[in-house]
Amino acid sequence: MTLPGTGKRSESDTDRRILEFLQSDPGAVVSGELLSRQLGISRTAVWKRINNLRAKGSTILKVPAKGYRLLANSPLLSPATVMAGLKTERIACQVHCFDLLSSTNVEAARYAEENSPDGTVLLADAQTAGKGRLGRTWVSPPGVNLYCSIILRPPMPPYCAPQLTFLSAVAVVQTISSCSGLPATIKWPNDILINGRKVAGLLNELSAETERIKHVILGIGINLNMTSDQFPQGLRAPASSLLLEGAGQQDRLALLRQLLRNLDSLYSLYLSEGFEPIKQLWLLQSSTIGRQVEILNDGKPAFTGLATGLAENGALLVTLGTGQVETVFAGDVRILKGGF
Ligand code: BT5
Repeated sequence: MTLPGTGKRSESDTDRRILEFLQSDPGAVVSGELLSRQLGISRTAVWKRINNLRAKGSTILKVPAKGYRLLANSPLLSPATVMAGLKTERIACQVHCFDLLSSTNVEAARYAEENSPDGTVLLADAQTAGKGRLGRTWVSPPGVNLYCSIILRPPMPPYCAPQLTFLSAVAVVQTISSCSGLPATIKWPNDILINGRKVAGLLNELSAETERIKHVILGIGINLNMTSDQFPQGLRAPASSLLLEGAGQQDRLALLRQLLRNLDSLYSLYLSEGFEPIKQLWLLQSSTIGRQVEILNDGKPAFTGLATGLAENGALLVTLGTGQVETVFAGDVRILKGGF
């Protein structure tokens, strides 16, 4: 990977390549000289990068007169570790990893404009301006969570784009359940909750021509090992992480790889059979359908009713007390007590 627009290898890319060497033969000692030759940098530079990796949490032992040995796996994600043996059909055909981005969605849009293929994945260790919906921000501290954007190019008309949000919600719930054992649910349209607290958010951004999708950027943020002091005061709704919900320390790489596999299976299902099977899976995990809800527009209560279904375009169907059915395309939902 080179820095976008510069053609120059970045220091973080060098760090990742060193890790890949050390991980490729677990337990082996790799000489500083070999690393320096392979990477085209001096041995002093290798030593500096090793120290940087140690500072970021890798346990790398110096074996005198022999070289370096990786003792404990690194929390840094690299394309090679993410992709190794993944066996997906489309998702993660290309993976790009960054230490710091303003937003993986913003960077992914740039990659998409430069023709990155269907299934390209961008990951950041931290974001300085993680995006939520409607101009809101996503708190993205380093080293603890997953911030991921996926470029999709389904051969569909633009009205289908929201369906991919539901696809990614199902993938996130499946992943959280299998990796942490915690029961996650989906609150329309894009919140993933555990015990009523938000542990993940989805942001789906569309670029389209009149009749077809050019690309969709699926942004996924999952709070894995975030601690209470890392959440700012005054979030709109209760927020949490898998760690705080009692699942123990999460292995970010393992969870990410499971997420990519789940996304891949669901995306193949979607491309071959359409939205219906995805919708059925979504309905099974939904904490919105069958509940009394209040619809908020610009944060202000608009109306209340019973959430009764999901339309083909992703809109929420809400049945009012009068029996009239309202179609809610955008906005936020507050779950009220009661319902069936
Ligand atoms: C979302 O928006 O839930 C979409 C979040 C998508 C984040 C991912 S990270 C990778 C990719 N790249 C990006 O730049 N974004 C995507 P929304 O429903 O608008 O929720 C945002 C609101 O949730 C904020 O206004 C806060 O109140 C709250 N919030 C912010 N950070 C949070 C966090 N880490 N965990 C839980 N809640 C948070």
